[in-house]
Amino acid sequence: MRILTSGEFINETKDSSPSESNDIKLDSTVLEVIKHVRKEKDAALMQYTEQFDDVKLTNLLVSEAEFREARELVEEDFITALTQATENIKEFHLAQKEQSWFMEKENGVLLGQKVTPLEKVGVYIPGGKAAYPSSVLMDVIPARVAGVNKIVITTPPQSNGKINPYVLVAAEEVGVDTIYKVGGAQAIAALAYGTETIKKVDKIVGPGNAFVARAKKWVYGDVAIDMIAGPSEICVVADETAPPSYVAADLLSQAEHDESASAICVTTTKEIAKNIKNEIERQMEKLERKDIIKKSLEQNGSIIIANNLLDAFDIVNEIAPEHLQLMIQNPTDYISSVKHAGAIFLGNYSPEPLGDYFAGPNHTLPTNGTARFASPLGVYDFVKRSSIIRYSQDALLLATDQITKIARTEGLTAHANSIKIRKDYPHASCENK
Ligand code: HSO
Ligand code: ZN
Repeated sequence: MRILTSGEFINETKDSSPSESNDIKLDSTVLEVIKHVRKEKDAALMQYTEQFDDVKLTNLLVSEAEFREARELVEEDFITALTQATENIKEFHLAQKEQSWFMEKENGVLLGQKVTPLEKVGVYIPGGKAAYPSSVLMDVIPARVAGVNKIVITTPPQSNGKINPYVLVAAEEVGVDTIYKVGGAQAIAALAYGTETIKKVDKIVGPGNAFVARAKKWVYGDVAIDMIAGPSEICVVADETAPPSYVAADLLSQAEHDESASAICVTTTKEIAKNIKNEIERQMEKLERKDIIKKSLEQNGSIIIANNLLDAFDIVNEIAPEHLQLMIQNPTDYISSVKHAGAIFLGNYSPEPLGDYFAGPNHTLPTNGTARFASPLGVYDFVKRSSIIRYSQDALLLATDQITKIARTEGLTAHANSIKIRKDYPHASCENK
């Protein structure tokens, strides 16, 4: 974990060029997979599952018996915790629900916006060590609250051909009973274009490895996607009121996700920086995933000493972190100083994992500086809007000259005519001539 001054940090970020996302080899593999799935459908899915996951499947769909088996394997207190988390997440997302709206104007004009849920959504859940049941809740609940009818999950099978039982139980908790045992770019292709077993969806959401992320980018346009989520990021702003042991624990919590996860602390004095660094080193040794953590902190960890809090927030806004913790005096007063962050956690008792699992807001958040323009996954990602326009005859007659003027200026006389015919022949007959 390096300690830097804010000047050094800013210089470094200026020097580093944006990451090269056009990996040609990755692209050619992903495109080949997509092409093959579009052509051979289920057969291609089975073939890739054998090739990449080392599992020979006869059926892509998780059976009722497999759900039952999972329920028996999972501890009772896990289910209790999951149920409470589900309730909190549901309550939060219900507040995001958007209503259709209408405005009535003079002369019988009615304008509005009709909100309609998407019909079919596919949720990708990674396999292996990153098979997080919490992500099932975070991806499915907003879709349910939005009113999405058909929600399916795809996830790669473990080497024994089964799906992580905690993921199955979480899916059941949020009412998803269609789960396909397929992962990688092939799963994304199947959701985007359909196979004999997997029906094409309207939107694909959920995190995944580099192949999944790249495949989502390629199918985008034929199908909607949520975002391209990168490795986890945490940024903690800490002053003298932040216990260094808490700050260290929170930074370590994100570093454990991935070797390329990033953990950054911005503080105001050298002394605080040193205390936090010492705590990190002390706590790290006892952690199960210390190998991952060490690499992550070596590559992407820093403690930055800012000149003051104002300077600290400039750095935060430069980073635009996925998660931002404000462990400073009166943190609520500083919300307005944050321009870019996926989620803002306030105070010493709002650590990031509280948001990962339990508080209610979504843990699928913009990474890699995209908090500059993107938002957390939410109910709004699972609806679309249609405009409503109704003019009366009187209202249209009043507007005819202005509309036809614009139409003619654009050289579109048929447009002009569609308006003008209603003025010239105000009571056209409905009978055929
Ligand atoms: N922190 C991750 C989400 C997660 N954490 C799932 C634990 N499980 C998103 O950046
Ligand atoms: Zn996490």
